[in-house]
Amino acid sequence: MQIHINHVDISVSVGDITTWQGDMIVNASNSGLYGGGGVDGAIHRAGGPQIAAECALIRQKQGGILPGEAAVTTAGKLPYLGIIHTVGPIWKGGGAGEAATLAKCYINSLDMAIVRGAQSIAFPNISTGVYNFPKLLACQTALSTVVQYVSDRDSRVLPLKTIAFICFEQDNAKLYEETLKSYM
Ligand code: AR6
Repeated sequence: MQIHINHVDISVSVGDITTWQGDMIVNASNSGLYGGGGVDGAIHRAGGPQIAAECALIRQKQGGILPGEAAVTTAGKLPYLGIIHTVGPIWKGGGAGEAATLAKCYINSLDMAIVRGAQSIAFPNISTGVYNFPKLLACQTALSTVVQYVSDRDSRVLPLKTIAFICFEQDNAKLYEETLKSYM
């Protein structure tokens, strides 16, 4: 399903993000950009070793990235303008600013996509796997952040036309669909 806000489509679907068709995809990485399991593993496997090689360069240059930040690499064998690697917060009970950090992941990723002229971007459900962020709060944070981001900008100069949330799990997809409906 999808909604349309300020000339931007915001959609939700179930699937593997590495098969999504569009300009840029976001990876839920770690601070060292080391590659790992979950969506990170899927993106590195599908894109090939060139992605890890560029992650190593970023590590050498700036020592990785902090939770909430983002960095761009090549997409390797994947047909995208690039991969945006962001690092979600590890859930520690909610008192450590986790929701604000998660919101920053979405904002910084969208900023990077716009700088590269992307017209479409896909996000996984950052932090809701190994990092254990509660799924409903993660969904509410992701959607409210993205809706606010799109609403605050002048659509005449915004290259982005599509923001897709790709849920790997049905329960996340259900939460996203229900929450998205509240913005209709
Ligand atoms: N496409 C879309 N979403 C996926 C895919 C896929 N192919 N595979 C898994 N997911 P996680 P995190 C979903 O654990 O919680 C890594 O090892 C998954 O169902 O990938 O941010 C990194 O290296 C879940 O909803 O990321 C870090 O060390 C969501 O992606 C750490 O995990 C995020 O789950 C980051 O943890």
